[in-house]
Amino acid sequence: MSDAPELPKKEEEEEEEEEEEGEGTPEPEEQSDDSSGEEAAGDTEMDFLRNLFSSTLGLGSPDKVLDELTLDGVARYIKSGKCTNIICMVGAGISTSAGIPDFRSPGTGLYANLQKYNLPYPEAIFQIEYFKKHPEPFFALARELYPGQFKPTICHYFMKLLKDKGHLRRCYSQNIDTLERVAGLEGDDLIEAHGTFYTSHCVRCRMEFNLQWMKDKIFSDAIPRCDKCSSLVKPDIVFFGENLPARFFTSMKQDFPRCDLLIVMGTSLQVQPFAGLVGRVSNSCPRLLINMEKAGQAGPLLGLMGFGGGMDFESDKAYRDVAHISTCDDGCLALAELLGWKDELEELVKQEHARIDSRDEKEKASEKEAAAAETSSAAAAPERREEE
Ligand code: CNA
Repeated sequence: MSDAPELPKKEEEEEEEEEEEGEGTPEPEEQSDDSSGEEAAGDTEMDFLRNLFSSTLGLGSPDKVLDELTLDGVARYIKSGKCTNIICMVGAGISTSAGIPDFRSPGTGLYANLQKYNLPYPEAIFQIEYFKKHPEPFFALARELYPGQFKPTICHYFMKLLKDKGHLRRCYSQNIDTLERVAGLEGDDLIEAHGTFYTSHCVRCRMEFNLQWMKDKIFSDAIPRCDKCSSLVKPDIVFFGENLPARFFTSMKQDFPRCDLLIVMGTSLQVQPFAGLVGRVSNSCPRLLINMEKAGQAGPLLGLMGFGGGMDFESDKAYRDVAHISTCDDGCLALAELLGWKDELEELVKQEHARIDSRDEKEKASEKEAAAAETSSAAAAPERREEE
C-alpha cells in the first residue's frame, strides 16, 4: 500500500491550484458571486502570508489563547464566551464506532481488507479512471457500506450540541456516510468536502438520479446505468481524480479566518486539499485534535522552516495545539463533561438512537407487508385466471 500512489489527483490538483494562485490556496471551481466571499478570500490570503512570514522569520508572537494545552484548557476557553465560531474538521474515524471502517487503520481499515476485489492497489477502488473501466468493486463495496444502515455516533451528536448551543460555525467532513445529516447538521452547517451519496450523476450526459434509484440498483446487484444514454451512473462522492465541490473552496475562505477554535477529529489528515485547512486558521486560533493517533504535525524539514501550518503539540514552541489521544466518542464525552453537557449529550444520543431504531422497524414492517401483499396477489392471480 505504501508504494501505491497516495491520492494522486487531489494532490496534483492542489499543486496546480497553488501554482495558479502562487500562495498555496486551492482555486475554487466556480467563482463566488458573493462579494463578502471575495473579501474573505482576500483576508485569508493576507492571513496566510502574515502567518507564513511571522512563523518563518520569527516575527511577532501570536496570542496565547488557551491557559493550558489540555482538554481542560480548551473547555475553559469554550466556556469563556469568546468561542462562537468553532469549526469541526472530521474524517472516517468519527464513524468507525458506528461500524463503518476507515481507510487506513491497520487491520480494520478498508485498505487492509480489499483483497477480494483483486485491485491493482487499494486506492484504485476510489479512482475515477479505474472506476470507469471496472465499476464492480466500487458498487460491491457500496452495498456493504450503504448509508442508511448505520447510526450516528456520540461524536456526531456532540457536533449537533455545539450547533444547538450556538458554538458551531461549520463542520467540514471528508465522510460520505451522511451521518452528520442524520445527526441533525443541516445544509448550511455542513461542507461535505468529498461529496455525498444523496445524488448521483451519469458520468457522460450528467443526468441526475436520486438516492432511491441508486439504492435500488446497488441492492439489486445491477451496475447503475443511465436511463438516457446507458453510461455508468456514479454517486456524487469525490473520487481521486475529481474536483472537490465549489462550496468547499468558497466556504473555507469565509470560515477559516473567522474561526476561534478548530476541532479536528477522526482523520489521519493525509488527503489534500482537505488536510491543508488546519493551516488556514489565524495564528492564534487554538486547534484541538481528538484522534487515536497524532496527525497533521508539521514535517521535520518544512516544520523547521515554519512552513505548512502543521500542528505542534509538544515542541518548546507549542502554544495552541492540543492532542487528545482517544476515540472520538470518549474525547467528545470527556469534553462534554468538562463543559457540563455530558448528561445532555448522553440523553440526546439515547433519544435519537431510539428514534432511528423505531423508524427502521416501521420501515422493515412496511417492506414485509408490501412483500406479503405482492406474494398473495401473485398467488391469487392464477385462480382469477381460472375463474375467468
Ligand atoms: P483515514 O485516513 O482512514 O484516517 C482515519 C483516522 O481516524 C486515523 O488517524 C485513525 O487512527 C483514526 N481513528 C479511527 N477510528 C477512530 C476512533 N474511533 N476514534 C478516533 N480516531 C479514530 O481516514 P480520513 O478520513 O483521514 O481519510 C479521508 C478519506 C477517507 C476520505 O476521502 C473519506 O471519503 C474516506 N472514508 C470515509 C468513510 C466514511 O464516510 N465513513 C469511511 C472510509 C473512508
